[in-house]
Amino acid sequence: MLNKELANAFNLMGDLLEIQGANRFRINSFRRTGRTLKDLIEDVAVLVEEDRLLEVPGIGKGTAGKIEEFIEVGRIAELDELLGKMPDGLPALLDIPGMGPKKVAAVWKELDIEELGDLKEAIEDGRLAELAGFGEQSVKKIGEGIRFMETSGERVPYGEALPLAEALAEEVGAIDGVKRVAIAGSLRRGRETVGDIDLLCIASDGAAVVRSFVALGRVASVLASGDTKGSVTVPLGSAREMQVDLRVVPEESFGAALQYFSGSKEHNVRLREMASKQGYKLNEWGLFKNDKQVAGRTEEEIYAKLGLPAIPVELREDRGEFECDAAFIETLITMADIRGDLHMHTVASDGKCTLEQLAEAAKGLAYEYINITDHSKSSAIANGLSIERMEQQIETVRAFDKTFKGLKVLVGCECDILSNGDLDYPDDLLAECDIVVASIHSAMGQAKEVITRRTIKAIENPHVHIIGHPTSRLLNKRPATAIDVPEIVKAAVETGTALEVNSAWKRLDLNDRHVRHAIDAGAMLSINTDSHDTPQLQQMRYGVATARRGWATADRVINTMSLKQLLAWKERMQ
Ligand code: DGT
Ligand code: CA
Ligand code: CA
Ligand code: ZN
Repeated sequence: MLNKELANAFNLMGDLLEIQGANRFRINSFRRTGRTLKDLIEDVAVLVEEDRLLEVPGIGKGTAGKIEEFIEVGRIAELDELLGKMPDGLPALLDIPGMGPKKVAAVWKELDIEELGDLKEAIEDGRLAELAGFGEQSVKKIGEGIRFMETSGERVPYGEALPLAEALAEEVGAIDGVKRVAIAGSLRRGRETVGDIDLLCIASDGAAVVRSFVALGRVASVLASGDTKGSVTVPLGSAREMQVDLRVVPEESFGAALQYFSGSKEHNVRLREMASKQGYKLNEWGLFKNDKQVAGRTEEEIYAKLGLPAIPVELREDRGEFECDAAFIETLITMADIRGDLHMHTVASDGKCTLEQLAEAAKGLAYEYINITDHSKSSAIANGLSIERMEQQIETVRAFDKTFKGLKVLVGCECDILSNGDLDYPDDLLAECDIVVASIHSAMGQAKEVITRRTIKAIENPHVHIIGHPTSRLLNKRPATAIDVPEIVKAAVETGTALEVNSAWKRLDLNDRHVRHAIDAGAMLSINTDSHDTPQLQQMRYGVATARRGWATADRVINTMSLKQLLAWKERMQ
């Protein structure tokens, strides 16, 4: 139904007329039409088709003409005309909570504000607060409105939300009377982005725990505070906030609540159906037979009673997980399987830490090996290494490795795949490296066939072992390139080249669905952090969660191999 869109168009026309100072009568007439359309029960397109539009009270000939125009060609000439009379960025200011047509008109006429950026400047330098009709309170509200608009709707990347959730879980755990805390929701499932943070805890006095929760130091605003549930927002970085829900449950229901609130909703719907087919009732309080609780203290006992293995939470998306057997689940990749990290940068290119610092930090993670992969010469902004510098780097790392104890330091590079698919270094130089990661860092706008062909050419080079961040996407910042993932997976399977699951929280590339495809097709993966500083080595768990969501088993991930196996795997490729 176009009713709502049409109503919005008429309301917008009313607002635009008001910004331009048209007479009240015309403005109100558009708004009345907007309301009429919004309240209309019948589909306006059907009314037009049956020639009954004029029967609607309040719709005259002129209005009917505009409605017909919208339905026929998708636009209204008068609306376009109104938009043409003001700066392109101005109407968007109407969407800011706290800004109506009068205020938009005032900032435009008095302060020459033409778009959001101008408005933000006027707030910062105090000009807005001096404008008649604004004042400190209203400016504050508009500032908050902008912040809300800029952050709401945007889901938070997994790796950004998880450390915050863990810190909050710890604070909740320290509240009097709290026995146990757990992270639930999409965050527990390891989804690449999350809408909010869901926490669960065991306590007997729910109201008291919720009161302490909403009073935690980092809470920015309280959305709800009840006997068993509290909802707040907390700052995320300097300019954003995210919602956190806490639910308090009794001990005997903890597993059932954890299962329920971990979702996904689709998985839960299926599970509940399976329960009811077997004569049970399943809800967030437990698993019941004839009103008697038969399970619910732990998740495992619920799944077991229903004849299912303990389905790992990352798999709970109703993507076939109910058919998994326990033996398969045992083979899924875990953090404990990871023996090394094959993609990281030092100060030689754009990293922030030295070779020594990376090696020390990796040793602290009990890894068996790491692979140093600074950028190649064409990545000029990343201070990529010239051929001479790369030759030097190989010597430096090999010499360092000889003296360093407790961890093998391999030397590789992150070699640019040039726009025509050639590699940035000659083959003989690549041949001197242990493990070569080849990645795209330029010409990301290429057409599907071009960028796919380009990548396949790199995959086919026997000196390339891993394709780094294959789709180049940055969460919430840059979409994936047009690359045909199934095609590159096919080439990777044929050549034995591994595809990276880049674990940097900004990337997660390949994503979970790509991993699932790659695994089904028989490809090998490499889960790497692409660290540019030592703390980033800890991001491995984001990549592992992504790989688990894609049903990756440990035997398909090259950095679960021992050093010896890894080097033997590499030899087989040539
Ligand atoms: P998000 O927050 O959008 O990233 O995704 P979730 O999965 O964390 O969803 P959220 O926070 O709305 O709810 C947390 C969990 O609670 C969800 O995964 C499953 C459960 N849940 C919420 N609403 C419903 C519902 O209407 N039906 C069922 N079966 N489960 C629900
Ligand atoms: Ca959630
Ligand atoms: Ca929630
Ligand atoms: Zn890199």
